[in-house]
Amino acid sequence: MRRISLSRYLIEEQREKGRIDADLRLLIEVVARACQRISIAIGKGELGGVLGEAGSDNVQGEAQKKLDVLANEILLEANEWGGHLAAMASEEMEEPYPIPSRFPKGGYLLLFDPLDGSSNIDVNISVGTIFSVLRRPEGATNPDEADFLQAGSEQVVAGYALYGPTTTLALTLGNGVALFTLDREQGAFILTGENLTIPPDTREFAINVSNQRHWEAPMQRYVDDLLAGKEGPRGKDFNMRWVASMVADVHRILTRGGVFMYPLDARITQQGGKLRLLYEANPMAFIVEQAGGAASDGHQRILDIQPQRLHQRIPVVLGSKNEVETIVAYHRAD
Ligand code: P6P
Repeated sequence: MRRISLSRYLIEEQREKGRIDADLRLLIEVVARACQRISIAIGKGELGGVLGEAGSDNVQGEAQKKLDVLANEILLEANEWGGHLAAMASEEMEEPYPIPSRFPKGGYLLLFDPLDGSSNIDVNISVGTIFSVLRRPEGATNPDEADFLQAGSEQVVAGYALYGPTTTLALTLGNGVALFTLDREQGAFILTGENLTIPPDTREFAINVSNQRHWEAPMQRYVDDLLAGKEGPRGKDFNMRWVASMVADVHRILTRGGVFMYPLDARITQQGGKLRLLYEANPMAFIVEQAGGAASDGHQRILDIQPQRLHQRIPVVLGSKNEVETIVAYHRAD
């Protein structure tokens, strides 16, 4: 594995493969540096006075952690001046964030969940940042919510930073998935994985089983059959993992396979699910598909879904391709 920096990797993608332009290269470098600052803040924990509640709620009506607010501010401040973006959208903000008039606007839209899994922060469990990049629609001088409502297949870049024992950055430019590990001494992300591939089959599933009584029948049947093990219809035993931090669960799947599910349940059917389409499901679906996996809402490919609202939620099933197809088959059989 060539141990090159993220900067060199992006220069090569731009110069030799023409896969990105200078603005997109700057965008990714700025987001990566922002994730580095978030990683430092998280690493200080109580010593940095950043744990606990912020005393406010986000647009989802969820209590914000101090680090939710800090991570959001770090990403906004890092990205607003570079001239590469026309606007930003975040899980933490009701409306899109326009680029201040004192700065030039660029041709891209950045969407992010600044700190996914933040309920894990106070118990020192891995959390992450998820980001997605769309093109600014032609003529959208001052992009509004409608300009962000593009299907996931329109994404040009997607990635996540995982703040775990090491801080890693997974990135796709639409031609495979690369992995970078933060070298804290150099202060740089170093290439540690290329063309990541999710095994098509798995014996490992991730779901919050405590919600089983609320699920729709096909998901109840599917998980019952997993739990029946080799004596059951699947003829093999399965293992379960649930970090309750999507970035950590998806990273495990990207690394060794598996399937992640957050299905509809009776309590959240009105909202359409728990996970958000534009800045959680879509970027993760892009990454997973680029690694040979699949991502569905149980019926259709997530990247084909036409968003109706900025903070729209959907059911999510993603990971090892054959297992996702099995889950879709259970839904079709219903
Ligand atoms: P539950 C974190 O709040 C999150 O949005 C995802 O990161 C995670 O997969 C899920 O919710 C956990 O949900 O209901 O198990 O706490």
